Amino acid sequence: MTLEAALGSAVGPEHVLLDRDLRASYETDWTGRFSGQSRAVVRPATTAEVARVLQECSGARVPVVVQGGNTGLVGGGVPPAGQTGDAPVVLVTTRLADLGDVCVAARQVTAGAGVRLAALTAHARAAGLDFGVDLAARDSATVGGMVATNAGGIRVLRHGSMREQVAGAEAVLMDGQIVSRLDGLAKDSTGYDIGHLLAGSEGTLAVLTRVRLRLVPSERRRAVAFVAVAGSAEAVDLLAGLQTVLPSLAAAELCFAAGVALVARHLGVRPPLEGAGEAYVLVEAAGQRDPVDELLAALQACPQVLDATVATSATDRAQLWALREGHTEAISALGVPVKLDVSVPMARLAELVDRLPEAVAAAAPAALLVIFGHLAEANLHVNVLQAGEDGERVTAAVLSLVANMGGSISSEHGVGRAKARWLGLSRSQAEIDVMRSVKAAFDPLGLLNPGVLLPAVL
Ligand code: 2HG
Ligand code: ZN
Repeated sequence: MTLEAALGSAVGPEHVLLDRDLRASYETDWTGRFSGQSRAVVRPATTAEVARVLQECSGARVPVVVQGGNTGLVGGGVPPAGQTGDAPVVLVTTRLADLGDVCVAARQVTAGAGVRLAALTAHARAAGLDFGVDLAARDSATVGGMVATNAGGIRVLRHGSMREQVAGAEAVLMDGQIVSRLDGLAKDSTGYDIGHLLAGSEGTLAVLTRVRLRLVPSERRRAVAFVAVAGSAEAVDLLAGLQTVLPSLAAAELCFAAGVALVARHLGVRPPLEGAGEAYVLVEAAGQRDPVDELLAALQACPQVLDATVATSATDRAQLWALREGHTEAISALGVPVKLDVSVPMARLAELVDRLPEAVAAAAPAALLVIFGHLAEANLHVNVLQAGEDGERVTAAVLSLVANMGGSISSEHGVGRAKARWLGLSRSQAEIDVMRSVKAAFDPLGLLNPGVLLPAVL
């Protein structure tokens, strides 16, 4: 039997996409920057089906690329470019979409790897709780992909990244064995935590099928301020002030005048507080009681505030958030950007913002640099348009600068294919060696997401 026929008998032939046109949307990432050929796209609906798919691919020695909502930004969920010979099977997890009952007492729920973030959040809210991670791609991003990349988003300062939400996981190894720990024990000191190990493993160790997730108390009363400050140093000082005087602080996001003007143009709205300052901080306060008075008092207490607009209604809040969350789409509307996602120690954030233009201009003189990000984690999204042939030079320049400043070359998007060759800038040889040993223990044939996360051995 051919592999294609075996996969068809595992998941049903209608869920094995062989036709070139049907495969196409799974073979290119959201940005259009990463693209490659697959042998087939397979869409299993149960853990048992995932196990059969992996067994068949193992037997045939065919590599497997794991894909969730295909919202990744580092090429980790699509086949590699220029593949000849053994094109991979793309295993898509979106049909693993079961959502269990919320356990209110334990504040936990079990979600299939293919559940979309927005559906998970709505489910948690319907039970009077909330999910602690939120991000712009909420309608498409899946739980499995978010755990696999240890996604961060806009509430990390309040609830941590995706790894912190994982109370257990079920996953299938490449040989078809299932490892499952979904009981959600609040205390468990029996050795290695496989769920946490899979968080950030980018599909290189096992295929996540279900995740036991922590939920957080609902803080549905919200107020948002869009605050103009002189520059990034003042933004950091503002953050320090807010951390002290605003206990309900739930998000602190950074953007700059040029980026906000770009987004406003894209959305067809007038940019708020135009000309008031070079940088903007979007501040959200959240609580069980209306936090608006607390937010206004906090802004008054912080001398960095040059001007501010405050939104309390859901519509007005969404408009302010759109100015921050709209960056990705507004940039993509202008072309395919080089996307970098870096962090440095907070004390050096302003210095990084100051040094980026020169570093990028030296690598690609005609390029257009747009910076924004998550202020509370000193996490900048560095997007570079019109880099042309110089994309790799831009990547090298920015990532080397960040590494020299004691930072991380990937703060929340993962390493993927885009940054695998740069991993040594953030991780020591000893760390990379031990990661390779872990990979070999889970996937001795090296068939799961080859080329993702770990640099190729030359
Ligand atoms: C965000 O924070 C996302 O909006 C996307 O992480 C960042 O497009 C980007 O570079
Ligand atoms: Zn982000």
